[in-house]
Amino acid sequence: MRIALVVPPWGPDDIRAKDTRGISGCWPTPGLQYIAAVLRDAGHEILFLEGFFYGNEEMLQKTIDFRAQAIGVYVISLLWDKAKPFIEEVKESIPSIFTFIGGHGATAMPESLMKSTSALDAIVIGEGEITSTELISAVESGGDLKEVKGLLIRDEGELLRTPPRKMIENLDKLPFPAVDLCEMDRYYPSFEQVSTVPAMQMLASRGCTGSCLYCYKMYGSNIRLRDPGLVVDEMEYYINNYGTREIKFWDEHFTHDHEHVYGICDEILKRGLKVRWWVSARADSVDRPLLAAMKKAGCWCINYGVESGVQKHLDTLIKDETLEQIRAAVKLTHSVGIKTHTTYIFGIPGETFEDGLKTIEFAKELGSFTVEFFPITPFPGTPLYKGVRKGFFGTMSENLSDQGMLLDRPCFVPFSMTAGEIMELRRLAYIKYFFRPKFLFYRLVNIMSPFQVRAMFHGAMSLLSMVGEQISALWKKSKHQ
Ligand code: B12
Ligand code: SF4
Repeated sequence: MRIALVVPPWGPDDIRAKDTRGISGCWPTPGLQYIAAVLRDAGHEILFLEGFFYGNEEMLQKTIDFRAQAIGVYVISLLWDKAKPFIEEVKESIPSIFTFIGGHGATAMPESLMKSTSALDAIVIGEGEITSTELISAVESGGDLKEVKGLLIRDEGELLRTPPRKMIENLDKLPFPAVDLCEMDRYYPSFEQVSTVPAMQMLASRGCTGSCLYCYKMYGSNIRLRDPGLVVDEMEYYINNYGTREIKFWDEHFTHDHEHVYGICDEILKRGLKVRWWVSARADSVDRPLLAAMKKAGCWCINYGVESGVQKHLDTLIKDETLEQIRAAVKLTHSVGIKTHTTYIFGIPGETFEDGLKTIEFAKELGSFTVEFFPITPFPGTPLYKGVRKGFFGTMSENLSDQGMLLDRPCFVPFSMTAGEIMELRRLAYIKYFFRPKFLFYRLVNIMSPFQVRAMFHGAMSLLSMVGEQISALWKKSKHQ
């Protein structure tokens, strides 16, 4: 079959606040690349369409020109308002086309999405590779969709969930994501996300053992690991075919299994690969020998999701970590020569403005190379979302296009703070963090590539814009007093 796989049309304005738009970029979508790879392996012809590059009209025309028989759209909740009209237009133009969606948003709220438009034929719930392959095979052969596990479909006017699909046991059986079907030379990372380009993204595992209040854990708590040899084969493939100089691992918990990490490091060193890489880790899962091995194999930065500088709020988030553990992990990481990227959230249930200021001080104490501060966002399917829906924690916008944690409006406001305070904390955090002579010196002496010079320029523009916003907010406040 001819299948168009689509990231719905979107732009930086849809996912970024005004002040940070200039630093935003566009990565390809790994989940959709995996779907493309398995469907191609099953003999189908694939057109990969990235909505960041094209407007609605152009995407529609390309789908028509391709004579698509099926269209699969990637859906996170924030982009549903873009995906829905696109699917409807496609269905109107090609009434015989089979339409299906998948991804985090699609998985978390399938019934409500399916009910909201009759143009949608099926939703792939959860991990999509096997389900999509079986679905398309059934569509092609006129088989019974009810026989395919992991779907939400329409059956005689009613919505029907087929039995759930088990997670893929052996990730090594999957092909590499079909990056060759994407216009790779048009993608570029956000400035704060890598130290150099060309950069690629990868996954060495799926799943996380944590159970944080705000996290939608589609892959559950059992971490499935890919064979280190295959992980490094994929790295090598990118280096040789795309000139890749940096790889960003999007694993939820890269350092969970130390043997696995050592395996990857050994393999990189054995093959003499010259590539920088970046991972996310939990602070309670690293030790000196592991970090030293990672450093030796090219890891230049570790992302720790710190979230708060107040223990009470880490507990509220069920982070299962202490401030001491975080301090120790960051210190240890810096001591072996790996930089850190730390992320924080404001608007935690029960948090006050003063608590937020403590978080900013904690961030300064940790002294990471790069930082990000987000308003907390209750994504559908998370315990936070479910709690808010029951009237706990605070109030939330029901508008899906507010569900971004980088926007200039918070999606959620806890009973203990105001929306204005959350956004003020975010601005103050960046201003207080970056406008420190010691820190600016640290950044300047650590410039690792021309890309980082550009990144610093765009970062400085963002900061100036935040300073402007802060002055104007203070001015407005003083006029009201
Ligand atoms: C990598 C990543 C990114 C990258 C890459 C972009 C991308 N589009 O994927 C970057 C940094 C650019 C990014 C940006 C954003 N992201 Co992001 N991102 C992730 C991350 C860390 C990993 C996703 C991933 O690749 N997983 C591995 C692959 C294999 O799994 P998968 O994506 O789930 O795909 C599988 C299934 O979902 C399904 N599937 C997926 N797509 C499709 C499509 C079809 C047709 C079918 C049938 C099946 C299917 O099959 C896939 C294979 O099994 C997740 C968190 C996480 N750990 O999962 C957040 C996550 C997906 N991002 C999220 C968000 C909110 C964003 C932003 C909106 C951030 C913001 N501004 O607020 C932007 C949106 C940009 C965009 N246009 O997508 C949320 C989504 C929450 C939600 N419910 O909507 C998540 C879950 C993080 C979170 N905060 O909880 N993100
Ligand atoms: S540690 Fe990260 S990936 Fe794991 S549950 Fe918490 S937020 Fe989610």
